[in-house]
Amino acid sequence: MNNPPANFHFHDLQPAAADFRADVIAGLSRARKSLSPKFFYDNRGSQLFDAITRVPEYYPTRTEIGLLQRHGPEMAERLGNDGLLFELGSGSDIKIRVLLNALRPRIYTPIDISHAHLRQAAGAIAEDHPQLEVHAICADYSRPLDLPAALKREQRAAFFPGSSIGNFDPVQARDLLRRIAALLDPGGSLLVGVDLKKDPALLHAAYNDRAGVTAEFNLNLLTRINRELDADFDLAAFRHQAFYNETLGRVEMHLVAATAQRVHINGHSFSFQAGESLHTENSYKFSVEEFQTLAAAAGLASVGVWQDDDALFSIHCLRPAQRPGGHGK
Ligand code: AVI
Repeated sequence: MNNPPANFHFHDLQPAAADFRADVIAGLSRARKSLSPKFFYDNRGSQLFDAITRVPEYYPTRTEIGLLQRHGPEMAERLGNDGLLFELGSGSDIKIRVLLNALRPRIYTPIDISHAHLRQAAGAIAEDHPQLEVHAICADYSRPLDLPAALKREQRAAFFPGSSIGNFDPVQARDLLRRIAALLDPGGSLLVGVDLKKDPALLHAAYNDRAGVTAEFNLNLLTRINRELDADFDLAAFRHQAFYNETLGRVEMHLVAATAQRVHINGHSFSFQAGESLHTENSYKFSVEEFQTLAAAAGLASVGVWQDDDALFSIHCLRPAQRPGGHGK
């Protein structure tokens, strides 16, 4: 975007590069190597995720968009706020466009870790909605966030689509929901997309698409580490693996070393045995009741839930539960 429109504001609270280096070195030093899925989203990773949302096997995005199109006005009514709308992890902009049309807030605040992707997507929304103030925040929303002062005065509702909540372990997910609850004002609600438990064969297909886009997305993490941390991962020596772990109710993604090898990162050296995995993502799946229980543990009560006819995906509307004698906060 050469000339950002006057209604577009960008707040850069992006984590420092040193955080990425420290997290990668800590993750590869564990007995079971693992990295946070938030590191997938460099510019290329965000483009690859967009491509995943278009492969035929990946049902969540199109199903969630269908729910928003069908029930948008009712969802907007339950959200009950036309002041400020946050969006956490602003992914496909089709979803927010549907919701903005139904809700018509005064301010839209997308929060995302992927700098260039956020700037481009939020800038396009600002251009197309000249009446809307767009305050984009580039930040890691999995960490506590201090809002720019100008935004604190507004009535606030939130939108957390895509089942990104499923990429957090249950305790982290509860803590994140608590922090989102704290961002809402007493009348404000949260609309959150949640992927449902289903036939494992459908899950397997969704994370092992035939075109290999998910595999490329997974492997791009190594490309990013090579580029940004001066590392020497041999991409041809790792393969994508994704499967449903029924006991834990989650799809797991891994990068598995084909042969024994050593990798160097910024002066550190890590060995991989043949067949050893680097665990890159969990994607938890929920029943409606399981998610409502998680939300309740975060102090959020259900005020609505919608799901498609095939019970693939759900959208929940949640509101800070009333404290005895309190005002809903
Ligand atoms: C962003 N997140 C909800 C996606 C998911 O389904 O867990 C990321 C993804 N990983 C592989 N495919 C899509």
